[in-house]
Amino acid sequence: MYKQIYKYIKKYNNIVIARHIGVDPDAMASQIALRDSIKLTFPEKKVLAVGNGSTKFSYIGKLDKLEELENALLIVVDLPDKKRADSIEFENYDYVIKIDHHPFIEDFGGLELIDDKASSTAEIIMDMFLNTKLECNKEIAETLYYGLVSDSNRFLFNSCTEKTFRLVSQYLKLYDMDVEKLYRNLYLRPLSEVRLEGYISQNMIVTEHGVGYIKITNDLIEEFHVDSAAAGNLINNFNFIEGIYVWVTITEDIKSEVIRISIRSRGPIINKIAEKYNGGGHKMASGARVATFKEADKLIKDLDQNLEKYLKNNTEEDRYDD
Ligand SMILES: [Mn+2]
Repeated sequence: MYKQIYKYIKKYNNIVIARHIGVDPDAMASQIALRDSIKLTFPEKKVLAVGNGSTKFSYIGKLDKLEELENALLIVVDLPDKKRADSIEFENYDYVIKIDHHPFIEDFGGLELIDDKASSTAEIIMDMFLNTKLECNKEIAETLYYGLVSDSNRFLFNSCTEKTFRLVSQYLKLYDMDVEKLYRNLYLRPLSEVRLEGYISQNMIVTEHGVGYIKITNDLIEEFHVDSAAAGNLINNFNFIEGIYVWVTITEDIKSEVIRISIRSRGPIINKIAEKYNGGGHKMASGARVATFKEADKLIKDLDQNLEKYLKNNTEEDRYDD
């Protein structure tokens, strides 16, 4: 598959690299690293990494403005379903390649490189660079490292395999990355966000069976001087709380007129439930979008019932705590 992808990249002079809406470091790092590698390997090609960025992730690199390109190849990274694509229209392209690590949802009609065992899309691209003539350098390697480390929550998740560590080890040897500098960029955060984290800790509601959730209204967002994306991004900081198996942030986004929900689990599978609420994602990490807080309450109820079933079916020893 890597070789086939390389052939298509070689064949097309115009290439657009897109990803999902709601930019995150893995999606953004994957598209920027792939763009820079293609440009390094084929300097004459026009390659654009497109989609709405975020100043929060500006350390990863610069995105390009979307342009109408003739006979272009579209590469979509970190995206399992067309409807969550950022900015692009699929029918404007000659051919499409998908590179993703989410569970399969739909075929995009071209090459489908899916490895749902990979920690991140960045990991798949790291492997692809080692197995094709696509070139890499220290800067590109560091970009990919951001994606991998972010999606695996600093190697905390089971999605990190022997292969993940082997690839990281190879890259460290080849490119001598300054990981301390990278972590400084990834984990430096504003005091306002830390204060919001304190608020969430104080005010998280826990359901009967152990779903922890917090509603972050627009009033709170203004009071804490954060942007609505920041709240959702805090979700990974609420891991490993005794008695809480599923945890959720419910954030009002006035600008997009939507309520954004992030869900994490350390037991029950949650993506099937997220799919019922205009979302989806990984088994243990998903997102959803609803219109009202009432709908969000329904989602919480669903998660609680699902958790109850999970707790009944799993013996005490199977669980992480209790
Ligand atoms: Mn990802």
